[in-house]
Amino acid sequence: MNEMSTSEQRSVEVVKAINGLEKVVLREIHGSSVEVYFYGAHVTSWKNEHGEELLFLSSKAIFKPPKPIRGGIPICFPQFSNLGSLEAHGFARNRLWTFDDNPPPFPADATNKIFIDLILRPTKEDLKLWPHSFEYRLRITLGPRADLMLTSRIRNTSTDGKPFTFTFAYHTYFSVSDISEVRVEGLETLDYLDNCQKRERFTEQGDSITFESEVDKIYLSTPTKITIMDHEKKRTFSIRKDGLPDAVVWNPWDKKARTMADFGDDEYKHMLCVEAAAVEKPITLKPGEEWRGRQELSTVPSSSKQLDS
Ligand code: TA6
Repeated sequence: MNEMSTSEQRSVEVVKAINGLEKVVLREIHGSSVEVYFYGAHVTSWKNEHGEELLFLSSKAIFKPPKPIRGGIPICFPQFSNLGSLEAHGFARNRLWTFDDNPPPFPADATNKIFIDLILRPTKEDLKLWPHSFEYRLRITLGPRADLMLTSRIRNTSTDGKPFTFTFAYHTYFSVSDISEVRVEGLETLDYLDNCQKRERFTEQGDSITFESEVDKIYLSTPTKITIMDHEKKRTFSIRKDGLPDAVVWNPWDKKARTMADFGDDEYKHMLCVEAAAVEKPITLKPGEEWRGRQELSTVPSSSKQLDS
């Protein structure tokens, strides 16, 4: 990472955090902030200009490798879910990432944003698990309206001429006041695979989605914009995504919550995962090819019309 000016130093700081793990704190001049652990390149906090936390992080999260951190934005790569040969959601979220000191030219999309570039390359151990060389560059950007953008660039750097195939998700845990007062819009009438029913394929009904029991659905070929309305907080989250056709919606509800040691029994009431993903159609890269997947998160006050409709 090149030398930073004093003001830049204020805006990007590396600090020792839980269990001696290091994290990067990005501070935007209007007051918003983001925190990212090098462990898993894991965003664990995203606060708006009023200092309100927008992501859910379990009070029982275990900040100890190799256990992934419960909450924030786990990165699922090179495998979403536990259906492949790798551990659930792949290994990127429980590896130590580093600053990418010489990223290939990737112009920031606006000068008034602060960002960091992180990189992950496979270790010898990883190559035994998943025999493919790659460079995974992650840019985390915080904008002037507290908009948080994650841009992944994954390149096949194999010299053996072999392509590789992967699935991917930004497993985002949104903080909500009360899950029974939350509505998701943008997924109506779409097909989905229901993980609670042996991943069978169904079609969503016409209305926006609300929650009264466990949900674990992979919506297919979704729009680029999905919104999550928190009635009590009068807050709407917006997810804009690119290169990620699917969206996973997950809330464990009470029974499953009780089976998770790193998740409080009642915490299901205050979180909802809506995950920009590429699951139905795995991505294949030939040597030298690069894939990009981006999600931009923002919040807007919900108008009463939106909330009551
Ligand atoms: O994204 C939904 C999901 O695949 C659920 O099936 C559940 O397993 C969740 O991810 C959490 O997975 P994790 O491995 O982080 O406990």
